Amino acid sequence: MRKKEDVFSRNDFLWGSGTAAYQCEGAWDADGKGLGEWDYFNHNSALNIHNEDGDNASNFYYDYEKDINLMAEGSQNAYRFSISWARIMPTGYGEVNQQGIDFYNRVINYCLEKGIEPNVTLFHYDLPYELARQGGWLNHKITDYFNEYAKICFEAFGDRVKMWSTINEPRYYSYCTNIVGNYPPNRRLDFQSYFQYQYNLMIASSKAIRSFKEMGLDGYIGVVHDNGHVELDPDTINPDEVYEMADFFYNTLILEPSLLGKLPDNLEKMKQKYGFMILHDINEEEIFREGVGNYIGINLYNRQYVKHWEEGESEVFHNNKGTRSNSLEGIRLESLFESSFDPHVRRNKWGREVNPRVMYTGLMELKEKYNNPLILVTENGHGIYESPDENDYVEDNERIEIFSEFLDNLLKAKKEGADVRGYYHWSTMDLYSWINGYEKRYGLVRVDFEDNYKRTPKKSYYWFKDFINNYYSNNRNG
Ligand code: BGP
Repeated sequence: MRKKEDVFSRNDFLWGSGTAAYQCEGAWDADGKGLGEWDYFNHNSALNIHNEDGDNASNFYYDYEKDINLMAEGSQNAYRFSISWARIMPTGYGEVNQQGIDFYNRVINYCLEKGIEPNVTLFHYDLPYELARQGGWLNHKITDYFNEYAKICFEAFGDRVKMWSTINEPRYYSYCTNIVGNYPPNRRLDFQSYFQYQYNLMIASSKAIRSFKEMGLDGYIGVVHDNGHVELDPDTINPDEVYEMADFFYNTLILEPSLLGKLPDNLEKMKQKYGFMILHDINEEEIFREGVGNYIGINLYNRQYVKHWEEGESEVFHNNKGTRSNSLEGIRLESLFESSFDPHVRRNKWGREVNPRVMYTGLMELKEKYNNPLILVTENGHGIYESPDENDYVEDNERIEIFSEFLDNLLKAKKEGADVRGYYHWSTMDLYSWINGYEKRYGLVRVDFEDNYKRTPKKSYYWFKDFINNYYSNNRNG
């Protein structure tokens, strides 16, 4: 039986990388796996704009040993991955699929054999289709199904897995599914569902964390939030009010339950401003109180740069077409606030800010506002178009430049007292980038999707390996 203390016994900082089940496993209907909402969407919806899917993805289901070997050879000692709910429970509740449990046992055991600390996410966007059919995260019953599923995973893997994340990016997931409308079930500008989703996801997460404690398991467990560090355009009118509304929109409905065990104090005020209500069971405050984790995961790519609302109806701006679109990423919320577009900040080809400084400001904000919690940077990376040379080698200098700036900022925040203890680069290898398809690449290792999913480490993989080795030789105690 492994113990919580084992996680940081060799090094006091983890360096690794991450993936998510639907994005890399493939084997979408193998060995008893149930249908997922993303399987259904990609096979049936006209909104699958690139006409791609995760049927085979990066073939991780069959090639996991290759990927874990490469992590170990690259000096990484931590791997964040997610479990496919429908692989464990084909309909999301009831029957358990032993072959699914066997697969994750193989992955976990192989990680440990190679000296890699597994960090397991229970839900990374891939809802079982049967639950989607029952209303998805708008159906409060799903919070109990999630809790049952979590308990099965804790029971099966909790002796070896000492780092858990309940839910990946409840806020951003709610945003894409209910505001942007690019993820199934593709609702657009539906603010009622946006806030209700976040609430239900957080209740589900808190129930699972409470079960983890009741089962007497030891380990780190928390939620993974997409960093929504808000910065105001200096020209903002009524800055305090704009900040409060934006921070609520991007952060507090996730961070307060996760770290403080309660809903935000300004919830009633925000319900009036945004015009939504929350449907819930009685006495759920108790679940939040009892379901506080012991770390927070932060996926850190950008900030939210906003100003007061100027004019126009609510609208969302998003770009899943890369260079085939000019759209920048942002939102306008009528009468509330809107995104400001800073011409001095770099952007990726999908219109999103690339702003490594935010690694520092985001981590420091968490330290200051939330009593210096233990933080893992559970994702950070840079999506680009790539073309390999004749040996399939990718010289991703642009990624390395940005990667290195992000890490400098992380080390600066660490030095100034942020309790950050791990970093997982997104992603371990190339994978399916949701609605962006396969052309937006994030991997440290190239995957040739046309040639048997052949793996070839990129220049950034070697750069990261050197970085990790230097880090440990300069910091003998970790
Ligand atoms: C995060 C998700 C990941 C990953 C990453 C890149 O929000 O947790 O699953 O996809 O973003 O996102 P994108 O594919 O939108 O560039």
